[in-house]
Amino acid sequence: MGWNGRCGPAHRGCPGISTYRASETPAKLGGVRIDVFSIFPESVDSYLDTSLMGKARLRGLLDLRVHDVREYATDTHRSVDGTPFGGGAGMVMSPEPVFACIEAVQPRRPLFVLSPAGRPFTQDVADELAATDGFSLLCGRYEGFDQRIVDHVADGELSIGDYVLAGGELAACVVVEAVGRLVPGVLGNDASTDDESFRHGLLEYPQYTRPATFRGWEVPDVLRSGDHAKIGRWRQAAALDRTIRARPDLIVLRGGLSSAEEHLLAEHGYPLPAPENAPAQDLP
Ligand code: JCQ
Repeated sequence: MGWNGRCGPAHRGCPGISTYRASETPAKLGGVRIDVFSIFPESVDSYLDTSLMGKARLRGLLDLRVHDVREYATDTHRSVDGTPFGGGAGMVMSPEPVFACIEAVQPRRPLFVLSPAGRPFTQDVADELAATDGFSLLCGRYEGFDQRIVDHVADGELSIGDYVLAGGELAACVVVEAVGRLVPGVLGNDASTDDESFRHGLLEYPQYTRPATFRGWEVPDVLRSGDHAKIGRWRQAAALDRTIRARPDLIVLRGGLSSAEEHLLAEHGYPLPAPENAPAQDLP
């Protein structure tokens, strides 16, 4: 993809590189605007210029603008970090270039910091964000941000999981891709996100394609039967079985198995969950 939505003062007026001022927001094409702030803008831009997100950007469905925080550093070394007050290892991202960059861009709100300390980013959060006309993400490097960034320029924090990355860039790409694919028109016409993993609090059922026999392993007969009601019941049972095995926590979250679901599992030859994992039973 040749298009580059990266913006900053150093790029203003450069031929071939598209730049924006906040007041020059292109007409909304049913698209979502996402501003990403980073000191490694190329890493975010290059990943999100590829594949489905790259196409969505070219088609104007996703108005993704990646901003280089370092362009707003004012000292001769263009520094964006400092040693922590109170001592300790590592560096902390400085408030000045971050505030300057965000204030110059006037990004869509809410603006989230990517951080292990944030609200867990789930499919429900992706759905919420996809229904807005935009939001923004701030990526940190080093050991974290000066707390005044979190307290006074961000609106909240998002976490993509309980582990620590070297920076927020990869987490920002995760959020943009999970939200971007939900924007109307981004997926193909007949693609639907209705029955994918997490939509009903369950993992997705197993899928198969040709050949019907591969190295002696067969596709379940029911999927070749043409009986769509039967296929639907098998898929529901298989999704339940997969979730019970891999993610019993999701079964507990949705309040355990109903007796209809227990019947469905038994009918398809799947075992019931072990009693110690079994959710509380309904009263007789
Ligand atoms: C995001 N899950 C993990 C790393 C400190 C702002 O403070 C920090 C941010 C990062 C980058 O984000 C993550 C992350 N979700 O590591 C350290």
